[in-house]
Amino acid sequence: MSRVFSGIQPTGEPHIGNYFGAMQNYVKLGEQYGKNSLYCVVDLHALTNPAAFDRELLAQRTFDMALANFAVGLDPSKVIFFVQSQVPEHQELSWIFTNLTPVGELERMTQYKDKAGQLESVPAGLLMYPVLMAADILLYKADTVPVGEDQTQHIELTREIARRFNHTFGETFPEPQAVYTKDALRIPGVDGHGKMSKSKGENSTLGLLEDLGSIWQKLRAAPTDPARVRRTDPGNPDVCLIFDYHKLFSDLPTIELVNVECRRAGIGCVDCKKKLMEGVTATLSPIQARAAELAERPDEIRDALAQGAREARAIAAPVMEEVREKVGFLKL
Ligand code: AQP
Repeated sequence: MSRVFSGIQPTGEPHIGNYFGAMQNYVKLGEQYGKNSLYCVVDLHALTNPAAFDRELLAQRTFDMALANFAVGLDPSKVIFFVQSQVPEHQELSWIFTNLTPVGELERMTQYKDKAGQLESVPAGLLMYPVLMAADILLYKADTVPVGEDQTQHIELTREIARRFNHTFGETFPEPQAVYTKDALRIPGVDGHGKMSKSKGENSTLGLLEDLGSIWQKLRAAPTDPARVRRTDPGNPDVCLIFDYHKLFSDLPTIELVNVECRRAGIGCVDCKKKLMEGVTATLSPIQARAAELAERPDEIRDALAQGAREARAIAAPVMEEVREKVGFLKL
């Protein structure tokens, strides 16, 4: 039986990269797979960033991340949506996988190298991040993982860990496949510096629930084709992040118009950004309205998360039983 799993870190407000890269697919696959799709706010993963050591902030961000996912259309009564730390089996399986994973393989992970490079003291948890991620997925024997393209290497490692476990202890886990969204593989940051990312701060992100006035200010200041110095210079949409955003937010006639007019200097960057803002408003307004409604009923969100954790544990418990037996832990 096919099963979906994906996780999202409560490391800050979700942004349009998270939305188009992953959350939209959660909703789509949730409709298809129902209770065989599991989505998780991965608060244990968030601890790998020392900035998360703030007990109130972590709890608030975890709650807010759940709320944002419900606001984009995930229905917790139809899928399983929970918080990672509520299901301790993730850590138990992770420890077993840690012992099947050479340190050298983890040190080669691009995301580890990027993040470790920015820290003075690197927590061991950052190195183990992909092992915990493999445990998250395989604990539910999930074979389908909706993620952004930045997670490709981690999914490949998950497949390797599944193969290693199966080879060592007998056939147990599937080898999961990543599922990506076309045109949203790696959404660039609005500051023009690489991938949009929560941990890079607000200059990089367009928040899903961010005030539309604030989004417009960021778009106005966003870099465009650097070769287009004057309004009369023809531009190249292929190197312009505003055009990347148009592909996400605008309808086909607008995308086509912008593509043609930019190349022949028929539209200026400010007007192009204004057209983009129309699409941004049309997409984000209903999500923001729904989030405001949900925020009025926090108890419903808490209840949904408690129920989600019970449902997740009901799947995880027998898998861990099987794993413990195969590994050879003494059964009393
Ligand atoms: N820029 C992006 N383009 C496409 N997909 C993206 N994702 C993240 N950024 C982009 C996808 O969103 C899902 C949840 O991400 P995450 O919060 O678990 O971790 P992340 O990939 O590390 O996202 P951030 O925003 O960059 O968080 P920080 O800065 O805290 O590490 C994932 O499926 C991810 O691929």
